[in-house]
This record gives sequence, C-alpha cells and structure tokens, in this order.
Amino acid sequence: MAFNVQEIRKDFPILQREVNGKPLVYLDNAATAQKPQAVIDCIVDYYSNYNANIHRGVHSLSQEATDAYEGARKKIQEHFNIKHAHEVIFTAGTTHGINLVANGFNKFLKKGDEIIVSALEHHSNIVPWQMLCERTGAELKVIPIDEKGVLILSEYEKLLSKNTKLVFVNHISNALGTINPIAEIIEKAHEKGAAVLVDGAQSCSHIKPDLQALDVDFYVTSAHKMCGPTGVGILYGKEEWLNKIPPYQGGGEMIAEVTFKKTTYAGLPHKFEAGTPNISGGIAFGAAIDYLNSIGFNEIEAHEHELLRYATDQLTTIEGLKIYGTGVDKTSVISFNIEGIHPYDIGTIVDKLGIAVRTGHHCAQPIMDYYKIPGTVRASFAFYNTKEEVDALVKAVKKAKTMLT
Ligand code: C6P
Repeated sequence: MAFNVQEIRKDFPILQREVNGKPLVYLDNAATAQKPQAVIDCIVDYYSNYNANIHRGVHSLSQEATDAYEGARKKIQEHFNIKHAHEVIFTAGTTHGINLVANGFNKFLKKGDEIIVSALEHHSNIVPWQMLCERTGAELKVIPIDEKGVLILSEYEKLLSKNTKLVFVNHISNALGTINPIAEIIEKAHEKGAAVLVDGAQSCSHIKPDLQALDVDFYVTSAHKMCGPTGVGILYGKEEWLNKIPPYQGGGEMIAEVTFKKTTYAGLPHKFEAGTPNISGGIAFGAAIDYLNSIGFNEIEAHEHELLRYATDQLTTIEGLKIYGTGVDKTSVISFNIEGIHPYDIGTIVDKLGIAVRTGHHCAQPIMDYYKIPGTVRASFAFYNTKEEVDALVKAVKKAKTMLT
C-alpha cells in the first residue's frame, strides 16, 4: 500500500485529541512513540481473553499465553535478523539491558582494562559503565565529537588499544539525532578483540538493523520507542557471550535445579529472565513490530527524512535560532535554542498551543556541557507527523520568541 499519512494517523487514537483547546501536535517521539490501535487491542485482548502466567502451567490459558509470548520473541528475532530466538532476552527496556551486560562483565574486567563510550551517549549508556569501572578498576575513555555533533572517528581509532575490552555506542543520538557509523565502529573494535554493545533505543523506530550483518555482540532497545508498550524491551547477545556472562537476577524460571547447597541455571534465554515478566508487554511488542513492518521501514525513513528537511528549512528562517546536531547523517530530531531564551520557556509556551516537545538536557548532560548550554528544545518527528504540524511548530516558536523578547 502507498504511504498515506492521513490514513496512518487514523490508527492512533491519541492523535485525535486536543491539548489546551488545540489539536495535539505530538513532537516528542524520541521520548516515547504513540501507540496504534493494533497494539492497544493486543493488550486488551490478552487481559480479556487469555491472561495467565507463562512457562509454568499445563492448563490451556497458560499454554496460549506462552505461545503468544514466545511467538513475539520469534517476531523480534526475525525483525532484527538474529540467528537464534534464545539470543533474544526480554528486559524491562534499554536501561535494564545495559545494566544486565554491565553487571555481567564484572568478572571479565580488571585494573588496566579500558572501556570506550562516545560523547553522544544517553546517561543510561554512561552511568552503568562508570559503575562497572568503579567495581573493577577499569578505565572509561570517551570518543569526542566535533561542532556538528558527529563522532571523530580518527580519535576513536587512537583510543582503541589491546587494553580495550568493550565499546559502547548508541546508533542514533537522542539529543542531536546524529546517526553513528556503527558498522565501522564495530569492525574497528573487533580488530582489537573488544566486544561492542549498540544502544538502539533511538534507531529502532527509524531503521531496521540487520544484527547478524553488523556482527554486533550486544544490542539493546525499548519497545516503547517502536510504538509498543513501556516497561519492555530486549537485549540481544551473541550466544557465546550470553553463555559466558552470569545471570543478573536470581529467582523463579531462571533455574535448572535449586537446593540449599547449590543452584544450577536454566539455559538461554531463561537464565536472564527471572520472575514473572511483562507478558502483555512482550506480546504487544510483537504486535508493534508487525504494525511498523506493515507501514514499511523504507517508507517510514523517506517520510521522516522529508519532515526533517522541511522542518530544518523552516526553523532556520527564525532569526537567532541555532540547531545543535548538523551532521549529514541525521534522523528526524531537531534540537535548538533561540538566543537569549531559556528552552524551558519555549517548551511551556508551545505546549499552550497544543505542541508537545521535550526541553532540557535530554538525559545527555555531557552533550549540553560540550555546547556550554543548559539544554535545548527538542522536536522529534515520527512517520505519523505531517508538514502541517511542522508549520504549527514554526508558528508557535515564532510566537514564543515574540512573547519572550
Ligand atoms: N531516551 C529521550 O527522551 P529506556 O528509558 O530504558 O526505555 O531508554 C533509555 C534510553 C537509552 N538510550 C537512548 C539513546 C535513549 O534515547 C533512551 C531514552 C528518552 O530521549 C527518554 S530519557
């Protein structure tokens, strides 16, 4: 089917509502994406018709729920082109997945080892590694960025050494929208024998990655960025890594046998899935993936790219407006400030006009420190946004500027 944004918008009940008496213009998609009816229906269907715990009961409801949950794991495996379904670990989201891996590396690191992160990371891809360094004595090194908000790869190559054990980088920066050259980053790390974790929280809604082709060791993401529910995500890990690292949490379902003398652990993926999981969330994550694939990632990318181009052109007509993150490879995120005006004030005024944007440091304080600013206004566009909504944003920002200067 041809891409028709007006038809697509009908799939999202929330897009029909008003905020402050004005039609909602939702431009905070990098924080969380809106949910189509198919995902909402999937959750209601689970609780209405087959709510039961999974992997535990022989009764029919439990079997149905288990089949649906494992079916979702399979969909995720296929979507990301993962070799084995048991390499897909359900988590509570990106942050959980990163902490699981960071915890797993306690026993592999020692003083003198080095971990590389990029200057474009979200706090959840900085703090767990700092904590890991504190526990093990390893040292954290940072790939710097240039004025455009692009990683300086020649500096990355200088940081890599035989001491590098791990490299962590996001696919797309949440604060600037920069798309990082992850294939090159992974290849260079592997040449030194280092493992790589890619944080796909911001890319998963725009780009369909082929994880086997990328040869990445770990990949994490959150369902809520992909039109799925909050509180669920995945960690992909290569089988050999997942077998090597110890479980993160102990509890039910992650064991083979428990005695008071010794417990042995279940195989993959259950070793990392202690306790009752977010069952409806996992199933609805599968529904979200089906939904996005029914639109088509090529179509999504093309539409969002056009919105980015149009919004960039329109916003830069406003005098005193500066965009942060101007690299060539960029997704549909625009971070900006207007000279002399605090981003929070702009966010508050445009909200009165029905427009949702995020303001602040976007959980990426080191980027704000680099630019010596307290934060930015961030407009992030999804495939269901329109040029008319971009016009509404530009008009509202102009109005805010007039009111605040
Ligand atoms: N960024 C944003 O407004 P969780 O909260 O675990 O689902 O995702 C954390 C996370 C990790 N990495 C990146 C690159 C992210 O963008 C996020 C979430 C949101 O930018 C909320 S802070």
